[in-house]
Amino acid sequence: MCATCGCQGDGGPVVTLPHEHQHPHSSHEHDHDHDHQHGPSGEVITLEQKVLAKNDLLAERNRGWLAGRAISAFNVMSSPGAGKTTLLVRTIGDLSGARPIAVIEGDQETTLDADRIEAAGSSVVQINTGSGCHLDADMVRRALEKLDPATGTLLFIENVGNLVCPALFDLGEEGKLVLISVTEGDDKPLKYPHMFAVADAVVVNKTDLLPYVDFDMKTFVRHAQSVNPEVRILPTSATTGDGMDDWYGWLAENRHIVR
Ligand SMILES: Nc1nc2c(ncn2[C@@H]2O[C@H](COP(=O)(O)OP(=O)(O)O)[C@@H](O)[C@H]2O)c(=O)[nH]1
Ligand SMILES: [Mg+2]
Repeated sequence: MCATCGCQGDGGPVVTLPHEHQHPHSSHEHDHDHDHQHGPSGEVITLEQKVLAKNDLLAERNRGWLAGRAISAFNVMSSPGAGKTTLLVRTIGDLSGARPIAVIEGDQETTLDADRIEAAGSSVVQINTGSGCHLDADMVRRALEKLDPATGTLLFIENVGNLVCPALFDLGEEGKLVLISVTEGDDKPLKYPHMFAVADAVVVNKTDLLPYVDFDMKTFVRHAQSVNPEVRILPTSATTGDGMDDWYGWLAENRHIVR
């Protein structure tokens, strides 16, 4: 049980390479290093602060491990379907000639996104979280061991689609990116302020659909800045390619964020 958000890890996450299909519930890797205590009647006493403190410690280890290999890691978060994988596939196609790119894919089930990333030409490891709704630093550590990225790699960590819990868990990344698509509405920074507050940049994706939806960019920017005054906002269409150069420019500028 994730004591912080109540999601269930179902025996722990399953970390796989594409085509290494494995049902997430088929292996029981849970080491019983529980982040909760059982009371006299067997109830679970959740220790949210302990979970986050342990996660922060592991995240710092990841950060050190990544720095030792000069790897820049970006945590990509959004609601399901905002376009994270599509943006990464296009980014791999455009940038992988210049430097090695690797991806850690987080989803509750399937290796579908890892298959898309691999087809785009990047090395990738899939983490299936079962019913868990976010990645944590320990899952990323295990994925990194499997991925073994080369020195100087640009690493993207695609988090589980969710605008709530991923905001709480430091993974050891250099930068946090939040994607929002214009079909989700311009009020999301007000409804999910924690997510937008932790973002180093917000990609507003699917701008090709702006003529068809009721999304006002100025209103969105005002809402985003109300919870995060310094946040950089990058409108993109991952399908047409509009705005991708600004996204690449932001990546180049922010490869060595010291948090
Ligand atoms: N029109 C439009 N569709 C997009 C764009 N980016 C992604 N999509 C579509 O949105 C759907 C979800 O995209 P996906 O990358 O899987 O989202 P994820 O769940 O955040 O990884 C897919 O059908 C994509 O083709 C975009 O910029 N414009
Ligand atoms: Mg995806």
